[in-house]
Amino acid sequence: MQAFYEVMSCDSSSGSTTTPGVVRDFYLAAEEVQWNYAPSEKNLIKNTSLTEEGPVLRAEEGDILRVTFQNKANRSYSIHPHGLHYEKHSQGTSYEDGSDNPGSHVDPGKEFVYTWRVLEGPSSSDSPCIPYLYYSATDPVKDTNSGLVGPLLVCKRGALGEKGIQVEFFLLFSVMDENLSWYLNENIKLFGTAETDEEDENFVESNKMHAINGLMYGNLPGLEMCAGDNVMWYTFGLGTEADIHGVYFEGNTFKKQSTTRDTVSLFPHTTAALFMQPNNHGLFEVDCRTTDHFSAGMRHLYKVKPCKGKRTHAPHSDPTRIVKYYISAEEIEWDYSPTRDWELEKHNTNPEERCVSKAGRLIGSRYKKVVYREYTDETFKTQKAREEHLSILGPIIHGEVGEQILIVFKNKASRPYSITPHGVKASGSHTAVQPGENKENKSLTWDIPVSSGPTISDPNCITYAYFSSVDYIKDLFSGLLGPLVICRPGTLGQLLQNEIPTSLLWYLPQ
Ligand SMILES: [Cu+2]
Repeated sequence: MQAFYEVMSCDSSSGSTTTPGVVRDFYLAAEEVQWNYAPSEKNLIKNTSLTEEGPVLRAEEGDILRVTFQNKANRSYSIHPHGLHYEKHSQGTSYEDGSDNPGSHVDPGKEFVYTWRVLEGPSSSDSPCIPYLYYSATDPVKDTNSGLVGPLLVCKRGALGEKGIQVEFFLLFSVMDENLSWYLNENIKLFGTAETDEEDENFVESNKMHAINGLMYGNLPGLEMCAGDNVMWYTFGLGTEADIHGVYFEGNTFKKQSTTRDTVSLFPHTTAALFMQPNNHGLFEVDCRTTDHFSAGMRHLYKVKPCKGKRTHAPHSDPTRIVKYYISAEEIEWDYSPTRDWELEKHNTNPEERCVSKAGRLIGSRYKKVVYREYTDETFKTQKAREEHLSILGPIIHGEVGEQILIVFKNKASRPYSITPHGVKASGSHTAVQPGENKENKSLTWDIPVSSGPTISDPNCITYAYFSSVDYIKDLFSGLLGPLVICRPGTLGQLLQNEIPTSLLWYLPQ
């Protein structure tokens, strides 16, 4: 899926207006190494930075990057940067457009000097530095799956060496496909057995390493910071259609382009800069919640330590109000398509082919599920009226910044479940509640610090989810999921009463 676009020089006066910066020299080599995706040979998540990625290249607006690349490997590679300006000579990608492009394939043992310019830095709505990728693009698919990829930061003038940011982390989310690596055959020889069969489906699947920075299952070291630090997380996506990443930071929220979030989506070759001021200390997961990736090990832990002399944004003042919710998990029979008229009308196909049809050995559209439901009081006898459109979803749980949500959770289902929120400061919510058990007051509290609420760039309310985390994937697919809405102080009353500001009514005077 490739096309060319051509930029011609039509007016001699056009050109960069950027004031010149400095020349930054970098010396990079491509080297062949033996890599281990899980060096501890353990799943460190259940037991309880810098890795495969290349070095970070940093530059400011107006700078020139001069990268001396030495190829110490045994085939031709290159370096191609995103986000920078280059002449053909230094582009580093390999395609036939008739121009001389020596940087596109640097032969083994050879050296090449790339010259790249930073014409455009971050805009006013960007963070002080924008993350980009650089990678070998002699054969971009095989080269990147072989490991040649690294992070590049393009910063505002004067942002480098700035005192404001204390900690930086670079996380590359990618299903590294070892089947597409140049070194597959060598790896089979080195690490395979007599039974290794390249055509075998399980073998092919076993070579897809669901990694963050080339490491899986909690093996990524060094993700440590102090509570109150100014932390930048630069996140990157790479790979194929499998690389749809729903990245989640447990325990602390971050700002992404001035909005509050605790998740970010990444696709191949997209990046995001996330600013976090962790005020919640402890050990938390940073992972990909795309269920397939999560279960295949795209999960690590980050640690927030309490440090002397660090000021955190007092997460613990008394709540302005305590809002109580009585929530149950209960098993029901669910029909995904109770009315069949629409389906029959629209799809003139054989009824037996439909996924909601109950023919032969198929289950049809009815399944046993487990759902969250809300009750009026601690007797759990009267269900609260529900908004019809929520259907299988749990009740909407609302809260304002400064408040505390107190959950009385009763497990009416037949196996252990929990209720765990995104985005807010929760205590006790990872504990599994046994069937028939009531999780009493005080043990399930969700505090809503300022860092969980909307910023001035957000709407009055922002949404998160709550879910059961006993077995995140199975609980989710069994039906346990609901919406959590966090609002600015003083805005929720309006929302709940559906009040319309009088300034928006044309005919009020009449
Ligand atoms: Cu993912």
